[in-house]
Amino acid sequence: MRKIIFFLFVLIVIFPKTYALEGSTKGFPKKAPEIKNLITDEGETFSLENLKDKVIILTYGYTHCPHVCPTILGFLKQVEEQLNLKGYKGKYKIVFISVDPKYDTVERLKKYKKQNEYEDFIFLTGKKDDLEKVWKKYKVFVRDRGMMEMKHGNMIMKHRMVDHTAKVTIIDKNGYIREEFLGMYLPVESIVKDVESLIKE
Ligand SMILES: [Cu+2]
Repeated sequence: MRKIIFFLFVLIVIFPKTYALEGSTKGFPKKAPEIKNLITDEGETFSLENLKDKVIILTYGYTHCPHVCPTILGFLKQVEEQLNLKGYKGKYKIVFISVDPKYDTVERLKKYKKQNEYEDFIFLTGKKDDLEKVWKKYKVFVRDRGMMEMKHGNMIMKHRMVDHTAKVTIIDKNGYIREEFLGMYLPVESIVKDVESLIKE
């Protein structure tokens, strides 16, 4: 018995607690699939390689989204503010991949980014074929439902509706997906803690 207790004690002392990520880690780490031929809001070709050594916080959506995407982006803005307060500006990048090649032109993305003060985020769009490949590789469901009427009190307004998966994918400095946060109500504190731990790795 004494021997066992001593052995456990040695284990606890020798092996420090490893940090456990707080998102969904099932199936990860996994090499982040290539993102090819997508264009940034600056009109430049995007490459994951250019972000090497940064932690990438990736999300998916469209600029006409009435509710889900503004919510996600609002949470990511809070993540950005907290990480910057901790001195991590430049150590991570928030990237938004469009699910709406029909309307999300480079011009539109640029305007949306400026209007909503997401100046340090990268917004990506591209040809439908190229975007579809990325959605598939990153397991993002997309369904274009066209214009739909929605009631706002007594008024009926038309909205552009594209159903899409709401999630955030976290890629480490070596280009591996480590975890995902599912849904639109993002746990800001958890994302900040996890990104911080991945920056420090
Ligand atoms: Cu959306």
